[in-house]
Amino acid sequence: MSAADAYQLVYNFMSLAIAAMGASFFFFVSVRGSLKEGNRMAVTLSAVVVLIAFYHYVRIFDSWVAFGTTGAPFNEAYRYVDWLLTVPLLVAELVLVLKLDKKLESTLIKRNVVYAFLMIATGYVGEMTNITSVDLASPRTIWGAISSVFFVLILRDLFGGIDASIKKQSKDIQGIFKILRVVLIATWGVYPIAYLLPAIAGNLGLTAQDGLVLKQVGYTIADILAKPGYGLLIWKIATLKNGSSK
Ligand code: RET
Repeated sequence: MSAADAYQLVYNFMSLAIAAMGASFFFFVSVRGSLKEGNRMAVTLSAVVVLIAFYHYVRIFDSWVAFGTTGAPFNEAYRYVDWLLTVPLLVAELVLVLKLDKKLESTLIKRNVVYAFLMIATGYVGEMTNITSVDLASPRTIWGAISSVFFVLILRDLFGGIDASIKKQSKDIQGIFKILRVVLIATWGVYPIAYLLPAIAGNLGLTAQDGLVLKQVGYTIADILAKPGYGLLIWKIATLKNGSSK
């Protein structure tokens, strides 16, 4: 891929992300009013998440344009600040829509806010290290591994911690929950892979530029699926719950 094509590909995905975040904000705000009060909060949080992301993608896009035109360094911090704010909200959405007992709900949310903070903060330290090395003992992989420990703790809570509650839900809701979990694992799993790509590009027969492009495109696609896409599933669950007593 030529440098110009690579630049354009990332540019187009970032532009798509702005559209997806803006449009889904309008959607979530429009549909929340037709839900019963107890089911609204999860959809409200989806709207908050995509609004935060809309803002950050405008900044990310500007930073990419500045990088392309003046060579100024691309500011990766926008992504990490975005995740710092949105990951705890996404966890809270899932927990809220389940309607667990209040004590479990509050424990799960609090604990996972801490895990999410540590996952992203340690990941950021690794992200800021030099990418030239393909060595598995490089700071990038070591910080990535530390971050992954918190990632696993979050997944363990979201999968194991709520299992009993899911079994109590109606068949429709159980079905959509299974989909939500697959979507969660498949999209959240893209982040650590994208993170690692610049470090392993050489081993995969890719150029360093390919590694960087794939990382940006990977993070961007994952963000579109993990925020608007996931929000749509949460909304679907909330509408199903609207018609049932649980
Ligand atoms: C990092 C660093 C490398 C190791 C791991 C990571 C995980 C990131 C994740 C981010 C999820 C973000 C979401 C944003 C949506 O709004 C930080 C890349 C495990 C899981 C869901």
